[in-house]
Amino acid sequence: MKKRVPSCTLGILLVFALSAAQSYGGTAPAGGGDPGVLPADLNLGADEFWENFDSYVDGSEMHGQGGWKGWDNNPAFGALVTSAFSHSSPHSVDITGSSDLVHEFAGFTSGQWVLTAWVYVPAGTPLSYILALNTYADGGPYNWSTQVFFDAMSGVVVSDFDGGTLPIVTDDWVEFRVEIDLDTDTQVGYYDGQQLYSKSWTEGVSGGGVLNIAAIDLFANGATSVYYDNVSLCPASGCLVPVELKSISID
Ligand SMILES: [Ca+2]
Repeated sequence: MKKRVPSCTLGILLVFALSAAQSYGGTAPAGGGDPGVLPADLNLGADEFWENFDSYVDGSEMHGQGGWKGWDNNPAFGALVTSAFSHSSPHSVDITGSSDLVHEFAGFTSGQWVLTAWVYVPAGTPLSYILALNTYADGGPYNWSTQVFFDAMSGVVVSDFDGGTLPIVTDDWVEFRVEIDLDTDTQVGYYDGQQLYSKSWTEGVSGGGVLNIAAIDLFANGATSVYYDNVSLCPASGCLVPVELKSISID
């Protein structure tokens, strides 16, 4: 899978990232000691989040790792690392059954950001959700900006409650991306490179929200497995550290 940044930029990034990694103990930052969060002393990408699930133990519980947790910090809503499918090798996270996996963000209250998650929906999977909130705390309050479900039984991806619908792609990795402008209070959602919806951030789902990117939520809704990988929240100008650093190919 090719990165979407120019290869010349990639080369610079790779040299920079790898040299930075060498000064950080010789291991490329693939989640690091605090997986999913860049080591602060790298001073690289301090305002971005990325997660490729690759540094965790296969089969381990994501609740309590890398800043992830079950909804309301309840381990019953966690999810397991899996090697069954991956967008970046070797792992993704398996959102199934009671999974309702949350990662909170802090400090995203202005500017332009891109929230990305790669999703693999097996054919025949019932409704399963990806959501983003402008307000989240364990036990509440909550306020949702983005609510999209994958319905492989009906063959559609649907954005609640704005009428956005696209055909679903099953048994393959697909990019889901939300371009968020907190300065203009807008968000545009894309699925497989096609626009799914365009609407307000603060009025996106719940209504009456705030200009803040508070959390992402991967919610199984009782459905069978849907897999997520390479989740990131980066400036609109792009991630400083490519989330797929370990699987980049350069022409
Ligand atoms: Ca991965």
